[in-house]
Amino acid sequence: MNLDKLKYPIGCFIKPDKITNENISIWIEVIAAFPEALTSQVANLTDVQLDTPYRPDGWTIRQVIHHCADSHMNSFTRFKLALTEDKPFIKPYHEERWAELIDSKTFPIESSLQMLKGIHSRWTALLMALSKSDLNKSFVHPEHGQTFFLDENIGIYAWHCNHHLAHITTLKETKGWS
Ligand code: NI
Repeated sequence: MNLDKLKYPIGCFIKPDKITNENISIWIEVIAAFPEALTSQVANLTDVQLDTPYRPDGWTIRQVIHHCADSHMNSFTRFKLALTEDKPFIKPYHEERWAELIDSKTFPIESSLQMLKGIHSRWTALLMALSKSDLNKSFVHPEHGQTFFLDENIGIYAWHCNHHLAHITTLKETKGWS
């Protein structure tokens, strides 16, 4: 498999021309189901398997799991900022550097699986309650000045769930791990 296919097993997020209610419902379902889907994929992995990179020079499975917790807690915060302020600037963070910190590199995964369970449960409840005007709210990335609307951002994070899940399932398949 080439490196791009390993890095982007499901490709990049493609924004639909028009985001429909059906798109939003499907995306929220993906976000709702992610903690359990992830937990069942990694439940039987050993520490040696968790410390295996999903691709050459890539994060280990352990880092991927902790990254999902880091990323989704930031994303949950951004949704709440966008819902309670007028087009707020958000605080970017260096995900590559976060993934190199000691907790991300070495800590048992249970803590992040618990975080994801809690965060996704509240995130899903919040997303399901968004009105049409809420979905049109946005936040701004200070570095690129790019505006992110909440409707599209739900799709980006549903993609993000499937993207990292595919890193894990692809590695397990390649290695013949059950
Ligand atoms: Ni990511």
